[in-house]
Parts: sequence; structure tokens; C-alpha cells
Amino acid sequence: MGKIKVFVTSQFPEEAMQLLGTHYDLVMKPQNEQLSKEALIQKAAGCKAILVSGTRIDSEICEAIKSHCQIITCSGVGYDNVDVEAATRSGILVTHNPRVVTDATADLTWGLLMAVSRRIVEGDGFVRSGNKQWGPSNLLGVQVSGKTLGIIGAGRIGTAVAKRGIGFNMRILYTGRTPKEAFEKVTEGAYVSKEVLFSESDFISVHLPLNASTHHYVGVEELNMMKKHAILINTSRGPVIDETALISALKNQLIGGAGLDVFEHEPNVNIGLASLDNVVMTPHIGTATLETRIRMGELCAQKIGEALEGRIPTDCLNPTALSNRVSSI
Ligand code: 8YV
Repeated sequence: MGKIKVFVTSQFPEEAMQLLGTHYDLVMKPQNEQLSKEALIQKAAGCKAILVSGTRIDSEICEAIKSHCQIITCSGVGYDNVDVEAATRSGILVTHNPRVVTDATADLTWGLLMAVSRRIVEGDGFVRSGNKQWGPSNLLGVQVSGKTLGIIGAGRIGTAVAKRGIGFNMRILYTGRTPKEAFEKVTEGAYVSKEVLFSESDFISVHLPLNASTHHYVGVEELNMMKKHAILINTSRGPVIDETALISALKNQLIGGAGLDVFEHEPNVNIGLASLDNVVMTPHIGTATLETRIRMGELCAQKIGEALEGRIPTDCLNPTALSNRVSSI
């Protein structure tokens, strides 16, 4: 019998693809092409698993693939692109990778924070342009050390970002639904209201999953609370910030700047952001280190194997889906 077919929606580094390819017959979604729902269903036909990175898997797709697909494995920690309830109804297990993404994403968060606060991208352009007007008042940025860092979402990545702030002698504030003892133990951070965090922080980093309660968590009201030189960083999900409100606040210099790795309608980026010097942007590369991406591939291969052996895979979001599995699989 040939290898089991697995549908892969995004090209991972060669090492990860080779590893996956030793176990499975990989069916690739055409890269940089918006596949229609019907075309995706057709491409995924006969595949016992789907390895997904951002591609939307809705209830219609779940219903169409349930006769052969046993698991949808999300390459990262976020799974807002998958209708998990629909997958459960269709008997399809869904997994994600909540731990492997932490350090790479926290590192990039700090990369954006430093790039915005110390105007590194502007400085690079300044040097490359051959501008000779160097001097003590040139490209003045915002001091990071000793300032206040506000963390929205005290999960693994928010905690890792805060721990890095300790090295900069920062005062750590955090907010969220409830206080997190584990976060406070390793960061000495103080749990405060959303209002206090937005009004007292010099740097705010957002680490929220995307769902109905976090959509536009940062809007006009929150941006108006921020200090004039405060900097907002988002490496979580674009729609947690009202991008139109953010552009207005940046243009009107209500806040100091923004570092963004995710966008409300990515890969389409609001042209209003591209025209601003006080914004540094990257194309959703929070986990884009070779080590992390290879490990993500390894973990997805492991979880596919667990599911196809009839077990509940590690980091499964919907184990009850097993009881709804189509008997013909
Ligand atoms: C991307 C992420 O899924 O972990 C997440 O939720 O957004 C990232 O890991 C990954 O980089 C593939 O695009």
C-alpha cells in the first residue's frame, strides 16, 4: 500500500518537508495562489490529514472532507482559521502547536519593539542613502530600559516577552480576564485593568488569540488612552487591533509608533500603514526561524501519526470528535 496522503497548505523549509515526506505522500496547495473552496476540497480529496498554516477550513470544507480526513493539524499555536466546532461535528480531530512557537515569536516581538523605539529601519535607510547629516540630534528614538512594558495576554508568549523585559530593567504590567500567578512569579508583573495598562505603559505588546471577545480589542478608546510616545507591538493576530483606528492614531501622532507582524486583512496590508515612518512591519514571520519551523513540521508529523493510529493526538483541541468519526474511514 502506498504512503498515506497528507494535504499541506504552506511550503515549510526543505528539512521539514523532507521529514514529512518520509512518512507521507504530500499533496501541496499551490503556493501564493488563492485556492477556491471547491479547488481546495478537490485537492484534499483522499488525504487523511491536512497540515494547515492560516488557510481557512470552514464547516463546508469539514463536511466535504470528513469521509477521508481524520485530522487537521495547525502548524502554529493559533487556530482561528479552523472551525473547530464544525470539525468536531464532522469527526475530524484538530491539533495545534502551543509551545514550539514561544521563543521565536517573543524574540521577534522584541526585534520589532527595538526597531520602532530606536528607529532602526529609518537609520538603515539613512545610511544606505548616503546621507552625511549625522549628529547628536539625528534620529532620536525612545528609551527602552527602565520604562514600563504592558503585556496584553499573559500566556506563554506574553510571559516570554515580559521575561525579556526584566533584562531591560522594565516595570511589567499585564492585563487579561484574570490574574495569572504563574506570570507574576516569573516576571514580578502587576495585574492591572485595561485602562491602567493603556494609560501607564510606554510599550504595549499584544498576545491574544483571535476570537469574538478579542476582535478589535485595541480600538479608538484604547489608543486614546495611550501615552503620546507609547509604542504598540502586535505579533499575535491582526484583527485584535482596529487597523483603521491605529492608522489614524499614528498619523495624528497620538501614539509614538507601532511594530506589526500581523495585519487585519493579511497578506493585504492597509496602504495607510506603509506611508508611515513610525511603523515597522514584517510579514507574519514570528515563528520564522529554521529551528522553529522544522520543529513545527516534526510536531505536525507526530500528531498526524498519533491520530491515524486511532489515538487522541497531543495538543488535541477536540477529542470528542473521535466519537463522530465517519465509520468508513
Ligand atoms: C504561523 C502563527 O502559523 O503560531 C501561530 O499561530 O501565527 C505562526 O506560527 C506560522 O508562522 C505559519 O504561517
